[in-house]
Amino acid sequence: MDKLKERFYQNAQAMVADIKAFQKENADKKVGEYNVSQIYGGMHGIIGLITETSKLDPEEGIRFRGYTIPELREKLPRAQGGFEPLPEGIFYLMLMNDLPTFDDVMEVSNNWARRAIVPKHVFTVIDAMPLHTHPMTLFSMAIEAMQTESEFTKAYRNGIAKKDYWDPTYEDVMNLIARLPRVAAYIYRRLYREDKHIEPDPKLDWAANYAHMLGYDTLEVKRLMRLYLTIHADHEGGNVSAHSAHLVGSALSDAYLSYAAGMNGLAGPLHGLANQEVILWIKHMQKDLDCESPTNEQISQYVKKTMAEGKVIPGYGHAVLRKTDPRFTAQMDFAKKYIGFDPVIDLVHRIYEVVPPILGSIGKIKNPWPNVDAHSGALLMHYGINEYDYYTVMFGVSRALGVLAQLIWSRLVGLPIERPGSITTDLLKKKVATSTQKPVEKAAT
Ligand code: HAX
Repeated sequence: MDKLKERFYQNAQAMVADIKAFQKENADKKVGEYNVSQIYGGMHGIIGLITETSKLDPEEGIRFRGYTIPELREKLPRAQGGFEPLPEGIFYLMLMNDLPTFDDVMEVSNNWARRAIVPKHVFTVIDAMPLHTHPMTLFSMAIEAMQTESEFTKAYRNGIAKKDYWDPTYEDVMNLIARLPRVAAYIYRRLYREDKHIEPDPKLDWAANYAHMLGYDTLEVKRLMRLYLTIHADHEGGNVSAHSAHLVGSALSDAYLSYAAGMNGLAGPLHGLANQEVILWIKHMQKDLDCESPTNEQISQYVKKTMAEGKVIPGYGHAVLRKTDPRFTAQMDFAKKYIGFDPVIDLVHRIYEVVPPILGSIGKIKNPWPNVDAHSGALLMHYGINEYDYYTVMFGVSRALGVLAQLIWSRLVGLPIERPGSITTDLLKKKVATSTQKPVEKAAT
């Protein structure tokens, strides 16, 4: 067993015992009720999942193993001479429940570099698809194609005991994360750089190597990539990508099958694809108004027009958050610190002034504030990464860190197959008619 893996397993034992004891002692305790609108309303506010890696607070935003994004930008190790945390560090934190030292982060980085060789047939699968295929479709297919290498599937066929599931899952997770940047960069170069591919440089950290393979070797893009891959890494368990991966994983599908499912969810415009939609919406606004830098008044008119056409304002709103997303704020801070004036970033910041009061004035929208996707595309465009159809793939590379760390934990704790109940409207009506319970508040999220 490699040293990193052994340390994880040894340290995790006390926590696993604690989780199991808690579960046993409190099995019958009631922690909340839910109402009809929650049953129809996408189960919002119903706590029905265990996710150890991060927790989202509606007012404060995400905490990774208890740490906020500003805290992590301060505390996580950086590359030598670097200014943003290395994403290897947030993975270590989510996996180990412990802040890493610089050496710990280097150990993860080197471990991934050793595992990063992508089997040739994965590239053949990508090459076989037409060039108009969406990058997220290729990304999901490539992840599925890598499933031929699954250690878990092999071990299961050979009759592995339940208590050992975590071990080949760990191997699959580490291999998959190590290979994602190579696959993602290959898709980019195939679609947008005439198939001129760039070999990985194993001396670089995970994020810098991704930037390098995409064809952006500057310090500035590497710095942005480290921040980008850190802040998109996890958002507790109920979001569509994390939940899909968890659900599929609960059937003991391996890490590749589970993560591909998560990516199919991330590819939806109400979730991760919103980062592409934001830039598309901005481009349509500029074209419609025949102007690169519309005034706040013009933006306001365009927002109202979009709403009147029955469309959503991409990058705004959230199912849980009720304040500006700290991932948006981190990117705004990055732009202010490292980038001077940029017309698209300026537009994104002025949209932030205009949109919340308009959305807030429409009673039904619960959160008028921007989410992570409102900002990310503008930063990428600043550095010349203009292919907005590709942006969600970058999100997908990052999201693996949290979702797959959680998959190891799910196997270690032995979480069962997920199977929530459902009800027909007829039966629900009968239940409501015979209920003597008073309406209840939503469970805290
Ligand atoms: N623009 C216009 N209308 C919006 C809106 C927005 N940005 N956000 C919410 N609404 C509407 C909803 O469509 C819903 O309308 P109906 O009742 O007519 O169906 C109503 O307001 C109530 O919605 P809500 O309860 O406030 O929000 P939900 O939890 O249902 O949805 C969404 C949350 C993120 C899906 C929603 O805010 C949205 O569509 N936002 C735009 C797309 C987007 O930015 N998605 C990315 C979210 C973050 C993420 O996952 N990133 O990857």
